[in-house]
Amino acid sequence: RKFNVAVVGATGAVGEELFRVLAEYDFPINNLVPLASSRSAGSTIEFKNKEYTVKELTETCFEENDVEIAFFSAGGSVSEKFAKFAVEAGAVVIDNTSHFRMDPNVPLVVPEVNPEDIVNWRETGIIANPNCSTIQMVLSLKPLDDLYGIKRVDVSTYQAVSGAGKTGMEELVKQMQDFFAFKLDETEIKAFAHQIALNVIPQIDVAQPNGFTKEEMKMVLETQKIMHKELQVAATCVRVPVLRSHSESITVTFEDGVEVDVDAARDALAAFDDVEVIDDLANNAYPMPIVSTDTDITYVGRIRRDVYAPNVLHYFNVADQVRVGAATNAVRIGLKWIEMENDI
Ligand code: A2P
Ligand code: 11C
Repeated sequence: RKFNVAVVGATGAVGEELFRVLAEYDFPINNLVPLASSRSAGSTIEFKNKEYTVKELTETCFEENDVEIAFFSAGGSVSEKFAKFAVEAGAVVIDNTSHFRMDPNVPLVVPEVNPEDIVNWRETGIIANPNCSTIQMVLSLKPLDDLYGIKRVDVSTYQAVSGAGKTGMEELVKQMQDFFAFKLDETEIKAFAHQIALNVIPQIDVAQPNGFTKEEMKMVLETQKIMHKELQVAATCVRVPVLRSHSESITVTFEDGVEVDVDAARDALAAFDDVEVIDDLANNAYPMPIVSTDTDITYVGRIRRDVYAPNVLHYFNVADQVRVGAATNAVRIGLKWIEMENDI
């Protein structure tokens, strides 16, 4: 059967990608309802060669359009205010923002890792999509945890500007244009705390009392919730002047006594759903943003055992965070939800 599907944030970076992914996955849509603020209500989006008018998000729009599945990606405050109206209208909300993620009654799902958690959606009517950096990391942690048992994860990220939405991308492009016009010293700085062109910024989101940033603590808490495990995680999240695809340098410490076999780790990663290994350093082959962009795959490479500790493995992990880290994960949740609901 087909469903009435709303996309809240239809004109944003994730919203636009959602339409592409929904089309590519042939999501069973009866009626598509693109929603945004009054600013862009009346504009049009294209879906499967058909034009749809963007409607204004209102308290009654879900009921009026008989929405059954609502994808939200218009920011946490919009989800906070409007998700309940979608739920009251009888829809399942698949929320891309951080607002509900740590609510113990809301499942936080990466379908390849913890699909079983989806059954709890009835508690609140909401299923949360994790942070992009978390999604691509747990996709590679899960097969390694199944293989050896992970005790601790240390990760440094190299996050693309599209993580900050369209304004982030526009700011990098504008600053590069200003650089080539010899005007970088007077460039506008708005989306990030500092100039991002020709720079790296070791801060994503706001400071927390413990000295980490909110993005870093999302990686800790969300990973523990998804993996159902009190994993020790330490993250350093860094914004880099890349348009799209987040990269992560990951160090995994397995349980005491484990002697990592790199080939076994590589095989486990390669066998996992939606993960691919590119790992041939001698031939300059490893994952990079230009490899992962516009794909639904999490790429892993530079896999190597620590020089000192036999239970420690290092690797590099790259994925298109607008797709794997947001739109595609949300669509995969939707498809899984449909599959499970049909079984119930
Ligand atoms: P709009 O075009 O009307 O501003 P991005 O993450 O790329 O910055 O996009 C944010 C998305 O969230 C856009 O589609 C934007 O729509 C939407 N949005 C932002 N604020 C609201 C709001 N208050 N109500 C509905 N949609 C909103
Ligand atoms: C970034 N990861 O790259 C952030 C964006 O929790 O959904 C996603 C924020 C979130 O800036």
